[in-house]
Amino acid sequence: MPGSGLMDTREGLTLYRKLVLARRAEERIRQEYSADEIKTPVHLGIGQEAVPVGVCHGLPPDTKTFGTYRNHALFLTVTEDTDRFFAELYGKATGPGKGKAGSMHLASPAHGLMATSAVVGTTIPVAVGAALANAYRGSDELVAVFFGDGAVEEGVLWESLNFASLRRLRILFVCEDNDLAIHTPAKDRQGFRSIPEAVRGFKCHVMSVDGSDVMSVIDATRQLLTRMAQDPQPGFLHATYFRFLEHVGPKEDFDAGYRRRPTVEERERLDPIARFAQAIGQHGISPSDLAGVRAAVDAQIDASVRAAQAAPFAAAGELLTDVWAP
Ligand SMILES: Cc1ncc(C[n+]2csc(CCOP(=O)(O)OP(=O)(O)O)c2C)c(N)n1
Ligand SMILES: [Mg+2]
Repeated sequence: MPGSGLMDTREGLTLYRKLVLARRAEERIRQEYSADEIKTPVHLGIGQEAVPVGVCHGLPPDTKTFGTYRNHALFLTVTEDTDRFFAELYGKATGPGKGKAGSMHLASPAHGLMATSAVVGTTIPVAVGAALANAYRGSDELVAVFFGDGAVEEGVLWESLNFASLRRLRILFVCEDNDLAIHTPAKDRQGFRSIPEAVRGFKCHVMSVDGSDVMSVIDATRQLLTRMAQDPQPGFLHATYFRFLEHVGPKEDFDAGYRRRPTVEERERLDPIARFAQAIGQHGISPSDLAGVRAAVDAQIDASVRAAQAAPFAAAGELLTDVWAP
């Protein structure tokens, strides 16, 4: 197993299942989207899966997590709950936000996923606040916050990193770097040499990782947590990955002119599921084991989509409950 000799068959299959759960759920959204029953905008994370799956695999179970609108793999890896996931996408009362949150504001506090948001950078200071609350309580619980490379151009990231570093808060910042903010690459947006170099000026532990390789993500997460335990300072994980689809919506957009289509060889290397399947194949897990996992995941998703389609919408009288509306 790359980067780790510790993984057994069961752990390998668990990780494969989590990667495939996120991937197949999003492939199903792509299939269903044109029927226009899913009304929420969807920011799909095909290519990104190994970052939330790998980081969460390395986190202590009582960690509080926060994320962005590109949150499907994060939600599914912490909850494994496709029923509530699809209910929210279909806008139904059985979703975690009763259908009022949609794809971009999925959360499940019971599983530690406290908030995700459509507004770039917004959950970063909230996560720092949660880490500060833990410090006040004398709790050694961890907070992890996921955000895109676009958030690094916002003042709030630097203010949050400054405060967390000053107060030595127990928080892991996870930058999911796909080199894009909508259609603009980092070189046209960022006036610093690189994200890790800019972050290294702060009193925190920094690591960079190939976010298409789930084993490397797990290893890096564990290394950062070890360093954070030995020398209490925040951690910052910079994980690169390739966004296979358009910024928002179910389609590819390689003909839009701002980037080129990856070659077949590049796709293999950038696809975290193909990468991981190849790696575990060398460790005694057979193609039929993997096919069995995919079939079980597809059956689960199918049942969840049907249940979501059949579920009721919230009653009209609930329109203004649970929302920030004056
Ligand atoms: C505060 C704020 N400014 C601008 C936007 C518009 N916007 C939506 S997505 C996006 C790009 C963000 O890129 P990144 O953080 O790298 O996340 P990615 O979409 O690549 O996952 C922008 C600028 C927004 N949602 N919130
Ligand atoms: Mg980005």
